[in-house]
Amino acid sequence: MTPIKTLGLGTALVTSLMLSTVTASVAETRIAVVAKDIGNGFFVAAGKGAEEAAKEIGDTSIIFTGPTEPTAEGQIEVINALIAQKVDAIVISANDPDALVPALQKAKQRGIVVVSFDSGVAPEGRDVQLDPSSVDLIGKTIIKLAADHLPDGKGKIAFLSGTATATNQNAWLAAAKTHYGDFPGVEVVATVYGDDLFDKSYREAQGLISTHPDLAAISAPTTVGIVAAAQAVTDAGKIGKINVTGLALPSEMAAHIKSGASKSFAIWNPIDLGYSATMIANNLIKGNAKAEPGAEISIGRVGKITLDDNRSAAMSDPFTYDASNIDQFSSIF
Ligand code: RAM
Repeated sequence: MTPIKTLGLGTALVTSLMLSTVTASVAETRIAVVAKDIGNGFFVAAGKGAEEAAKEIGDTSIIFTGPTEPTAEGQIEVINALIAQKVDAIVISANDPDALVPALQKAKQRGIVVVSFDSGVAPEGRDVQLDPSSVDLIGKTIIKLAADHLPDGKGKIAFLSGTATATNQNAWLAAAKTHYGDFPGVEVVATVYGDDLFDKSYREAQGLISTHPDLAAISAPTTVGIVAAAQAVTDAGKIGKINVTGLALPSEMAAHIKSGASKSFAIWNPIDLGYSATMIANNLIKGNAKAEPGAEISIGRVGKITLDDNRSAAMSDPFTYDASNIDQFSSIF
């Protein structure tokens, strides 16, 4: 009698036990990429970059995850589940810089590498933060884009942001404020929050349109908010009166560039961002680099970064899209 029969196990179960033994013996690195929320196309593109990095690294799998809505509470649940799964790294874009710190500290205590990217975690909750670009430059860009298409450089503009606790949008709005003086014709009349949810962003944009009848531009530093604002402007018959701009994915804004609801917008490459954050996590896992000020860390085909005193680094400048180049990029991200 074979041991299998003695144990009385069915063939299917035996096969699955054998398979799981095989899987467990493979020294695979598991890197979790945690989105602000899984429905956001920006993070889907970042996840593609993470997959590309994993392939290049080899023997590595990506767990792309996140809450269904962009909240810190949802992300804390996800982090706790990842700690239980004993992943090797958590690469996360934070819905709140501080609320995630205790859960991420717990992860770090268990030996999990924590890299925040896009929207940062406070330094005590992560090893490294990767910004897509300089905060000051993005801040200047989101007001300049609105100013660029105002008649004579003069007019009222409003910001439509993501969630009120998002590290990245709050930093960009604060940086934009320091540049108001560079655009003396621009009057910022409101800042509202659509929570990176399409419906809420749409309603907030409608509110701006009705409260400020002479509004000339809406600048939305969120890929979710900008599409909702462009749709609200279109539905209100305000194309040509209110220019919608900010940060967007070319794939999601192509139709609004063509209709004229948006004259231009900017963004960095979200695929490269996800790729680079994953490369950093891998280098920390493998001990190729240390998360300390001044450390130089390779980010594969994108180059390398050098960490500042907060163990953070920034990638390249945002790129501007308009009717002249939208078709070239809308099939990429
Ligand atoms: C949304 C998210 C993300 C931000 C982009 C520009 O997708 O808020 O964090 O970087 O917009």
